[in-house]
Amino acid sequence: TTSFGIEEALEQLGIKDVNQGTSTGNEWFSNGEEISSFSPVDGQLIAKVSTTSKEDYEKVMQSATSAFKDWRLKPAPQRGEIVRQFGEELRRLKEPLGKLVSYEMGKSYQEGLGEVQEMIDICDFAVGLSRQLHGLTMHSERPGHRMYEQYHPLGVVGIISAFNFPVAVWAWNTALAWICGDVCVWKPSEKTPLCGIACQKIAAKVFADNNLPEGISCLINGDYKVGEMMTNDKRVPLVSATGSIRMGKIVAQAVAARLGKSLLELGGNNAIIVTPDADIKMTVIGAVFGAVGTAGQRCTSTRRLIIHESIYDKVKDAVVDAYKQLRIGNPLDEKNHVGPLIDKDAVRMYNQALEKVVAEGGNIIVEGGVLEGEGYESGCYVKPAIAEAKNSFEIVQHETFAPVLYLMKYSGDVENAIELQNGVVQGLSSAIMTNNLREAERFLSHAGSDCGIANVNIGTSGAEIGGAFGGEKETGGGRESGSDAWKIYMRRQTNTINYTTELPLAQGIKFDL
Ligand code: UN1
Repeated sequence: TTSFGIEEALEQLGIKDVNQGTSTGNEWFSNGEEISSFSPVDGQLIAKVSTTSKEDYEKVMQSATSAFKDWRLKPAPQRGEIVRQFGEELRRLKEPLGKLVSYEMGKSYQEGLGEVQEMIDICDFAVGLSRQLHGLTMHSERPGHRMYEQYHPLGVVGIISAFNFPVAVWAWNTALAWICGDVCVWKPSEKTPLCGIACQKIAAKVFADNNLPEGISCLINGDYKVGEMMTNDKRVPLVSATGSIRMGKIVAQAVAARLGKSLLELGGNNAIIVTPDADIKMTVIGAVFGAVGTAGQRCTSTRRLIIHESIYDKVKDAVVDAYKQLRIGNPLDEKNHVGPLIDKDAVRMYNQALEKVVAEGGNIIVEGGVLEGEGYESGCYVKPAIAEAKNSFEIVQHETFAPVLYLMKYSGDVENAIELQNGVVQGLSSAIMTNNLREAERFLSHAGSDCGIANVNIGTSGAEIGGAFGGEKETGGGRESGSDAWKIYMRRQTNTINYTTELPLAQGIKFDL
């Protein structure tokens, strides 16, 4: 792997010999237990990182709460200027950071670069937004009164992110939270701590160069026990969590118990509906990238293809053919399409899913399997698999974070396909491939897809940052990234001002003294 420039990348990012995992900016602490980060690419130990102890956490929270008092007073466009500089640093370090993402997480180098590009894009978006944190003005029912609303900074935002987008999801949250006047405490996945450390170093430099206090960007590390310190902490008014539905339910309950706000972006079970009018070539590209990109470990990955019976065999053959072209191997080697799964636990779940779909009556049409031998020493490389299955199978209802694609047939109207597409507990992303305007509009209508994302003639994954990102039902209901997702990072206030010498009451109530 050295030949792919990993050593140089770590050097450029200034994280060659790190082991401290807790930071308020330029200050680092390390009083917790150690976790090890192994690369799924070659099984090598990348670093040992110390997790956040209770004492470390207290230091972080003190620093964050005190930084908030300064940061919230800085005019929003000036906060935007800091985020602009952060985006510039990301441009400068795009290649080494993309490489680290690829090496620590296992996605292809192209996808690693794409992830850093999402960070850069959200910074640009946030800079513009820093002059547009608009509220509305409204007309008062009382004479000589004015009413308007404004958005104020909220406080400390806790961010819990997953291994699969180890840097971008943090940036979606933090770039918006910063321009909104909040400070952030981030717990990256315990499977990708080094990505967290690299990002924290980049942010800390920008804050220090601008003589800003410690605490605006903080990093904590560890597993759910470290996350729990935040979810139970009243000083954290908003917890934004990305990950499994299981994790989301625990976070939501803990935060709700103290009436805090949570922003949840949880599992998906995303389908592409392939109608008789679909462009088959486009369908194949969208479906295959959606199913095997990031080795099926995106929350937007395509899990199900719902194909009209009249073209079922044609689509099936084209997709199976395309799978034959897939090259599986080192994701830093740009000739490969599919890299490893994150770890051996993920491989175990992939194997179980394949066993389960057969046990439930499914029919495997592209065999899976774990790859062995030279280049596959980490034990994390698996073959993307396809099974014909029924939507009602328990395993199909469940999100398996691996490249397993389920094919199913529908007959008759597009409504039947929509019913299958909606017939799962998750509601993140969905797509229809059609050249039929009526079908497309039905899919997008009130009675259409019930997901947070519904696409026409593109796949389920690869959303742009400009739109609000998230989903309904057990996906958690949160929206991150573009559109007006910023509002959750602020507290909202309605103001009524009386500029007369009378005090009329609302609703015409008389109260004479
Ligand atoms: C995720 O998997 O958590 O839409 C995020 C996409 C990416 C983000 C996925 N832009 O596939």
